[in-house]
Amino acid sequence: MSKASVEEIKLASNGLRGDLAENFADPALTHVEDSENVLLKFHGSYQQDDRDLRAARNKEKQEKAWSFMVRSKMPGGRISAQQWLIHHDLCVLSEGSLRLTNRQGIQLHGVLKGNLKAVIAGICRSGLTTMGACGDVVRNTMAPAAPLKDGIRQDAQLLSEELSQRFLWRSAAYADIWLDGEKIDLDWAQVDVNPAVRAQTAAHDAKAAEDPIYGEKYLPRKFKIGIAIEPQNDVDVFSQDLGFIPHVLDGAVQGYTLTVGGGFGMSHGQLTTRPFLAQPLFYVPRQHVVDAAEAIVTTQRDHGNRTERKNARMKYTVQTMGIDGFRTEVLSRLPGIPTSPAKPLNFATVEDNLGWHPQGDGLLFCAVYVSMGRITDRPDGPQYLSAFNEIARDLGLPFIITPNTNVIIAEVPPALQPAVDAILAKHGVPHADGMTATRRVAHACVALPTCGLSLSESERALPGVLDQFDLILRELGLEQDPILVRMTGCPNGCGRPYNADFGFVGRAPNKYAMFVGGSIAGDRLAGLEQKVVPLADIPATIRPYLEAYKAERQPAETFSHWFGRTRQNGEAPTPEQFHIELAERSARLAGAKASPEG
Ligand code: SRM
Ligand code: SF4
Repeated sequence: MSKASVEEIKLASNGLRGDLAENFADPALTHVEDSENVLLKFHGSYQQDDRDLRAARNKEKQEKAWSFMVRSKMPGGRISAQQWLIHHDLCVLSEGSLRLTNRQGIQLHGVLKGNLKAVIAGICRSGLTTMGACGDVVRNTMAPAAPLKDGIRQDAQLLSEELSQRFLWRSAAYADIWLDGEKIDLDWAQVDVNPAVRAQTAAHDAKAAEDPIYGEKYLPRKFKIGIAIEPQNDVDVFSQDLGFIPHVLDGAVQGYTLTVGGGFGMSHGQLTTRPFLAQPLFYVPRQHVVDAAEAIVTTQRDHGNRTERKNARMKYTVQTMGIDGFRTEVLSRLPGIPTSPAKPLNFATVEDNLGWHPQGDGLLFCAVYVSMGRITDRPDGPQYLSAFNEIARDLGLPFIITPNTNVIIAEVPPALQPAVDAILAKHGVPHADGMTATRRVAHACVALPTCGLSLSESERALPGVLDQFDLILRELGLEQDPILVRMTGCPNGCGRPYNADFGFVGRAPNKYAMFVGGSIAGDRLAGLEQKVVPLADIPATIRPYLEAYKAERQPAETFSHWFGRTRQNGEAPTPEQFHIELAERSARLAGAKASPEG
């Protein structure tokens, strides 16, 4: 019998139940089958195996070293001291560290099958959830990290919670399997769904009564939402399926411009796949934005490609329908709701505001750099695990996980600032002031040893590359120039490499494709410059770019501006430039120019 497709598995799953309960109740089973793994993702977990051990175990005819990754989600990265402590304590049931994600969530790796229920239940009882952290549904909603009390950020955070609530999947399978039927009380689930829009979407799906948004088939693919406040694009809004940007009059949010169709996953050399930046759709008054989001999500549900998963993301739906056709369809689902043309958008940076800052309400926040988002006690470096545990336990301060995988310690009374600093210093956690601007903003995806899709190292490789970068940057006097470097272990693009100044994308062990020409503002895609750069050659490969930037830049010009002005002539890369490297492009161009004459 042929293997069931993901669409068939979802449809036959009885509300995402499958045989998960039976499978996890059976201690003799060390792992789950592929079809159960498909369903498990909707519950916030992936089955993985330790890839460092894979070859040796294979040679000794042992089964893979199976374990599970668990991803908890929290809108806008908000997590209380108590919730952090619960995650900290759950580390004993995992490989021992917490991995902050660049969608403001937390991952535990290496959870054994027998411990998965305890880990998921522990997270839920803290008031957070893993429900919908993965799978073909709306994922963790991102929101600006800085807790400035300016009314605008509070509204963005509230909106991220409203969206999270609206797009939770509804089947009782989650509670039945992981919580013995207990109803979960989420910290952020205060806002209920809007019955008028429910009636709208019901018309699109006969099974709407069971799950009004997702029905029985859920979405064709994952769906990502982020909210950004100009000029700071920390959530990388153009990489999201759906983005929200507020417009403010006299200090109050009037409404949001919505962007659609961003997304980064692609496959090396497959021309039908490529990253896209989101495009503006329309502007909606504040009271209608969640309904507008539902109209967009259900448009993707009904028009997304369900036969080819590689082309199932909404970015391809928008391309296929055209932005105008897509807009017309969305508007048809929003009768009576006023929309107007999108407002102009202007972003400056994807960076976090590291260090101490006033919140605007008499309290302070401190954004702490976390190398590669990995919360662990490094034998010869920062003791992140101990430091944040002590701050949560002894000072009771809440945290915010940033989209750059750093931690903000929030709501700090000025009198506690010395105590926070003392705990950070005691555990060797440095403030970011002395670091190069490149290191402060660089990110690598997880990759080996846990990610089943990685083709090369990423999280374990980038710190060494940054050491080399630092030497070059300091030598050239560019240490305070923000140059965005991102790395991933495969072309799926989890580290968001395709809009970075330099994106290194794994192809094979120690080999990376190099993309150049994105932007520190996250609003331009990079083009493929070299198909293969060995890891050891990365520093020497980037040096000429940095030297040219230093020599040619105009006063106050960033690397991104300089590259756009001098190398791209203000033109965004064309679709083929994700697959055709610079040398080949130049040769083609030369050929094209030469042929008419010759
Ligand atoms: Fe991702 C799959 C890790 C953000 C695009 N991603 C995976 C998996 C689950 C591998 C798998 O399917 O077996 C990785 C687990 C690795 C591990 O061992 O932990 C993984 N993705 C991550 C994280 C942890 C990377 C990080 O450094 O933080 C991020 C988790 C975010 C979260 O909390 O939800 C993460 N992934 C992203 C992003 C960036 C973003 O969302 O802002 C992207 C690019 C944006 C996008 O979605 O287009 C991204 N991940 C992918 C893709 C390609 C999707 C596509 O459209 O083709 C895959 C593979 C897939 O879905 O088939 C993937
Ligand atoms: Fe894994 Fe590839 Fe994502 Fe990195 S980019 S975490 S290697 S799927």
